Amino acid sequence: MNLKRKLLVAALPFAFGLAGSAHALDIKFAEIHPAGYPTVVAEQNMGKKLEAQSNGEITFKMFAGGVLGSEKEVIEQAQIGAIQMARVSLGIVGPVVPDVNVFNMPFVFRDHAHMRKVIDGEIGQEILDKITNSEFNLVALAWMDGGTRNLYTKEPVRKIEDLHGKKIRVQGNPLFIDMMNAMGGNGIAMDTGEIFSALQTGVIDGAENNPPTMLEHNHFQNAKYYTLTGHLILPEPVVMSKTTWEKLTPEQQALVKKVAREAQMEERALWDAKSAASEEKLKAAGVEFIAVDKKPFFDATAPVREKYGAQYADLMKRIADVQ
Ligand code: BDP
Repeated sequence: MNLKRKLLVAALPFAFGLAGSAHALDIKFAEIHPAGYPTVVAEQNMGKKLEAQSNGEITFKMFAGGVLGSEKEVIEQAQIGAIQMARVSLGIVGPVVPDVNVFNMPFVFRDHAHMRKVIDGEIGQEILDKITNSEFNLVALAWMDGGTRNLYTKEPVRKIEDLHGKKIRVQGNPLFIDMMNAMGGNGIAMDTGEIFSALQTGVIDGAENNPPTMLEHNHFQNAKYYTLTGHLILPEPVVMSKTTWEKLTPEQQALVKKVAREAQMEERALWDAKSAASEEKLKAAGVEFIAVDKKPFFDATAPVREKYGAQYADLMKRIADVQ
């Protein structure tokens, strides 16, 4: 073989690589939260690892701040492979994959630490698998931590009766409407991006979420009372479009799983710091944190756990047994 030919042959793999080898893949990642939010930071770090550890076969680009649409829209886009990866609240997955609603039930976890134990263990994996094995063309890889959700309102809620008739935004999942109505409020579903102006214009009297979301989405500007009901502790799956997943080699699939799981653990530390800092900032901005007896809220939502949980009684027992 003459020299020229040798050089040509040696250059061939690179030429193919540039033209896009069978496994080169560009990941667009969708996030509703803004830059700097714990989930966003952990996912970006995951993306860097994916790029480095796939030797450049995978590229990763974060689209934070909801620029690719609401979580419902993002899920639909991921289902058809137009978006490759996303992190969404489990709340929004419930209407699509009802089996996940067992985690979406009010007071199903004793506390935040209990939720973490459950998602780290076999039950957490089972629920991820429910998403993956559903007909919805998604692969669920890991869990992000979204803390504990409490009520925030324009007028203070110091006892359950104060919630009576108040229009409270919930995520688009019938379970949450039932939950809010059971607590005496009037549950109204809307996308995350609509909450700010709905609070401002008085379309709603309040919403419910964790401190970082209340802060970073500016909801605190029009809702100054934060009542610590702790009614929901929703973990947040990181999903990949199955269309994308099936284009990966087994090695690449293993890599994606590994770095997603690492992101699960990394986000948790970021979450704790952000949550504490958000509480301080909210208080400094004049938000009153109201400690409340949770029992009336727990009791009022018993029919919701009954309605949505009866078919998962065994699973709920296993969740309760996790110490
Ligand atoms: C936040 C979740 C986010 C949801 C949002 C909501 O992190 O995924 O979109 O709540 O309630 O806590 O819409």
